[in-house]
Amino acid sequence: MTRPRILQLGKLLPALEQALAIDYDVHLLAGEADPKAFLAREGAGFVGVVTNAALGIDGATIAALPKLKVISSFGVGFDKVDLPAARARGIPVGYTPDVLNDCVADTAFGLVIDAARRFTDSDRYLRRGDWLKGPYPLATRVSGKKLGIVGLGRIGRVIARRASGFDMEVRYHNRRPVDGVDFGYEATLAGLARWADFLVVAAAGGAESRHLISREILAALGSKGFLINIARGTVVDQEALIEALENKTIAGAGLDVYEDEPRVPARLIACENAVLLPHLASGTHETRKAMGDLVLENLRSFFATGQVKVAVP
Ligand code: 8YV
Repeated sequence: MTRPRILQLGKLLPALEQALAIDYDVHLLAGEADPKAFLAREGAGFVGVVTNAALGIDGATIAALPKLKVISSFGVGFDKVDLPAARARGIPVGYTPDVLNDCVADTAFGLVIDAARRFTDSDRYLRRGDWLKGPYPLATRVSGKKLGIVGLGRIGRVIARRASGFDMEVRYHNRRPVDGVDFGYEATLAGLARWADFLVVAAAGGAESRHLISREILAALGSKGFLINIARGTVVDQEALIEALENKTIAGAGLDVYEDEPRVPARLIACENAVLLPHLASGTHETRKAMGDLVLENLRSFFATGQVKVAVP
């Protein structure tokens, strides 16, 4: 029996690539010198696509694959997948939510603690030999403080759960209050920012949430407030954030995501009141394996039943 032909848009974990190669005839588009010419020549041969949250898939690529029946994406974010184009052709899109909630929430808390207690900065201080000249300056307490969550979805809820271990009060802002949740609801984002000591962004990316964290919201967070972003760089007006960090109109930031990854502006890198991680929140062996397994299960399920196991909503 011939194996279904799958187009893999970018590199994946070696173990996932090996597992894919057992059941499918996989071709790596990123390995092509001229991907457009390749698609024009061979696009009609593929029935499936495997991509990831960072790459997604655009409408032109979907159009260049006339026999495409299924898309399986590695990641929970689908802001880079052209869903209308997939839907117009009835192509189901599988993704990998939930299995990464814990690691992303752990990273959010790591950033809360690091931004406030300045562990990364104090590590640099010790390595520079500055401790020999005197003690590291005092930092900001985390326990008992107020944590505001922007977007109380699957990941936001796990972050909120973590907060109870730090005796923090939690409030959140969503377009609407979430049913069955005890945390305080702030009807406006500015209200949440004014209230919070730590404003944690856990909202989905995409056009609707673009620059939700604006200059005004950063002003509302104020000079004692910290911004944490483990969601998507596009949710924050990065230029306004850099200005706020430079002028100390907010106390600090902890970021895992940026507007134009993997490029991070030199001005942001120069801000010592920011902790900057290279988009690693889900990056543990355990979680990436679970995400890879779900990529495989989505494909397997589609070829067995016509439906992916976990489809984007
Ligand atoms: C991905 C992510 O691992 O899941 C997401 O949406 O942003 C990360 O967990 C990363 O983007 C690789 O695709």
